[in-house]
Amino acid sequence: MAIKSFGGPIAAAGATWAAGIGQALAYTGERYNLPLGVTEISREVHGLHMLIFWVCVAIAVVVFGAMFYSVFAHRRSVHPKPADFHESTTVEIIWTTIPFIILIAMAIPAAGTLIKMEDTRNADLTIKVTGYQWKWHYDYIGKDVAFFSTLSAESNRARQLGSGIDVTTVPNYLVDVDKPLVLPVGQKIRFLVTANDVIHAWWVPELAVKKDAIPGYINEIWTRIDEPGTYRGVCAELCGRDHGFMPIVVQALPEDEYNAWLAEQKGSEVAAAPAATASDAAVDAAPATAAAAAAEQSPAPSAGAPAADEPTAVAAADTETPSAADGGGDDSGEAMAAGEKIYSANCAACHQAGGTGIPPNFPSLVGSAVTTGASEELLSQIIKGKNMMPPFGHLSDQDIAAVATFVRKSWGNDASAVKPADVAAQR
Ligand code: HEC
Ligand SMILES: [Cu+2]
Repeated sequence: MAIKSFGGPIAAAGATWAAGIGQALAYTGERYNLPLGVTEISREVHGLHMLIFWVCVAIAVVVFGAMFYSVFAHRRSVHPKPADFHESTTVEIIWTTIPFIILIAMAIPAAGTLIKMEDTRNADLTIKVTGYQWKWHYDYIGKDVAFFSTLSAESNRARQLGSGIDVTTVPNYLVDVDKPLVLPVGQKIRFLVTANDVIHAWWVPELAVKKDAIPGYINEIWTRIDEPGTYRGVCAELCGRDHGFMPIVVQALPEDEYNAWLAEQKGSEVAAAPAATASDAAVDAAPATAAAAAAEQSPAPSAGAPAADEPTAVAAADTETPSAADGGGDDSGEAMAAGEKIYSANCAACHQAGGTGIPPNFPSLVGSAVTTGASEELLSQIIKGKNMMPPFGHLSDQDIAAVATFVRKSWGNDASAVKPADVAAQR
């Protein structure tokens, strides 16, 4: 009677338990295993990883099996008098040869995949990836498209100490950016990976791409994505205070959508004079980009070509100055909008969206002497940094002028606007 009444619940509990274990294993596999990924290489890497994992499991079963068996079967109560044999050449040969064969058997397929990973020849598209503290810069070599990619404003706000924002409500918290790297599916894409300050590493697990970004070196890696989608990664080299806040987002598009996107980006660069697209124009003046353009690019037949042909970044910046000054002269509304964008991407983390800062460490910009005083001092502080404030010299003259104008005219501040030429004079 009692057994009968317990039988049902026990069976049910058993079934629940078994189902739970099954789910837990699947979940663990999904969460903690390498992703299968979306490229031929990523699947090969996954295959190698599983192969070697099972080889390890088999070795563990044999070795621990033999050990536990010996401990149990030859325990003292069964064998009070221990055997006293020594050396066995046969055994030594066996336990040298078998591991050797196992290693060779693992090395052969691994070497094949490694060689494929290193083969960056015949790429359809080359992208220079530059790590900065703490953002990424992407340069589509020969396509006149380049931009910075930074942590999304939403994540950035939520991550601030005492932001009061429940980070679990922020979609893709800390793995979202303002401008993703857009790539075409089905094309062989070569990445030239470098850095501008310290060592970073560009890592997107689903592409099985992970490469150190080292100042002064250019590392190569490639990918060919099979499926359109959004793939996320992070900087994988401890690179300073905000190492955890320079995520990577790759958006893989079908070729026609990618081409449309690319055309749109080019369009915005041709019309880069108004400050609204200042951040796109920034790349013309970024020293690293100009150097790469000079080194990598054959003259491109677009409006961007004259700037790319200029030997130095300063010259490229000069060509922008007159049009930017015109743009700033007649209407500051657009310049303010651009300045606000640059502010929220670069400055708001410390000085806060409302300019109030986080005293005592991060001063308020509202009514501050440096902000509203002589523009020279403000510009040189933005370009060179000061104590705990990092330098922003990598931004273009236009971007710095826009953000300086923004802080000088926001939150009740009422100082004069700043022109890109003023910035060039402070460099
Ligand atoms: C990592 C934090 C951080 C970021 C990001 C940052 N600042 Fe600062 N900022 C500081 C600190 C710290 C100081 C105080 C420096 C000092 O005087 O020692 C400061 C000072 C200033 C001052 C002078 C304020 C005063 O009255 O003394 C201005 C103006 C300023 N920052 C503007 C900017 C602008 C514009 C940006 C974005 C381009 C920016 N800051 C980004 C940390 C930051
Ligand atoms: Cu980094």
